Amino acid sequence: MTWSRITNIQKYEAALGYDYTNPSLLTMRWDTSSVENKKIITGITLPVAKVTRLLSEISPLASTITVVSSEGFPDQGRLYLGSEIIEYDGKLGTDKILVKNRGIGGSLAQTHLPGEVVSNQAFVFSVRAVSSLGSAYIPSMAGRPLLMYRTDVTEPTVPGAPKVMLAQGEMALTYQIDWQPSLDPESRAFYYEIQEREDTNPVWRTIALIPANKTGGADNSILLVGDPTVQTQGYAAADAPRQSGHFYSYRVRTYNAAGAVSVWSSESAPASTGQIPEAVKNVSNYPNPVDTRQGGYTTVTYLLGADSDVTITIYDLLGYKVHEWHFNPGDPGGWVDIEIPRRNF
Ligand SMILES: [Ca+2]
Repeated sequence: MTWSRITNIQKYEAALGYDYTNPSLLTMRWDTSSVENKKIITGITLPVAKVTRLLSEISPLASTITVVSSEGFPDQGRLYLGSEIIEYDGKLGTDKILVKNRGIGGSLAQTHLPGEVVSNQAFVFSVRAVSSLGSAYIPSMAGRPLLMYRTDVTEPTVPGAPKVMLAQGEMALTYQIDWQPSLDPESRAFYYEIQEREDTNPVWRTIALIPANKTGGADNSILLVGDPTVQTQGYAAADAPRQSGHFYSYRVRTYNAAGAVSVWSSESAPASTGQIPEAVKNVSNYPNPVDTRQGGYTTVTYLLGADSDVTITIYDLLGYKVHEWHFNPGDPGGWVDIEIPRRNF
């Protein structure tokens, strides 16, 4: 956690509590961070919060709260709604919670909007400064609450494989990719990392990090690739024009607001940026050389200028044919594993 600096101080101190009136109840102490305006609190165990969302707006006086689901919440206790703490003493159906007291624990009863986080656990991170002139605390002994913190131990769901918005057989230097958004009921999808690889190169490179939501909350799971007039949050790699005669493949993963990351999506079908001038290009194999007597294998990759029959023939060093494979036009592209019989060659 970091905060803005103030001058004329001896040191900062930070603590974690369950509310605003006892800011150090959880850590049982104020941890010193010297004059650095940051502090990592360690050695604490934070219970995992049960989290839902507010379904309809409530005023500071409202005595019933409607949520997406009250399932898993105890029948009575505390609710953390935005930065307000609420005492409740009953549930009605699966979506209503009956309030006993609003604005407890030093919080203020406020208006809350649909979509705000509702949890049964949260932690308040507070910081205070010790004045260089003596033992005065700034702004006060109770410090200043900086953050209402909730635990989220589950990463977002895996986003769908990106789809390249080109018709079958269509080629373009600029195209859109989109994907099925990730879900994270606790802290929500925060941003997407999009990676690309070119042709048969196995190395992925990150071309953009984009916010997972537009202003107002709508999903933002679209990226325009290769258009230099678009400014993709400072990611020139996404906007640079793509080169003709290549195939580009994509994958996406998701970070939530708690910093957890999903696994990578499946790989997109490749986007083609134009005909490859040669009939066949980039023929290579790795590893090379390969010793099949030791059980080694090699992967042969190549790019074709157009759909066509492919015959791969392996000869030994004396010129004798060892093995041959045939592939038909329209066989799926991508990686093909070819097993080479064990023999000296
Ligand atoms: Ca989560």
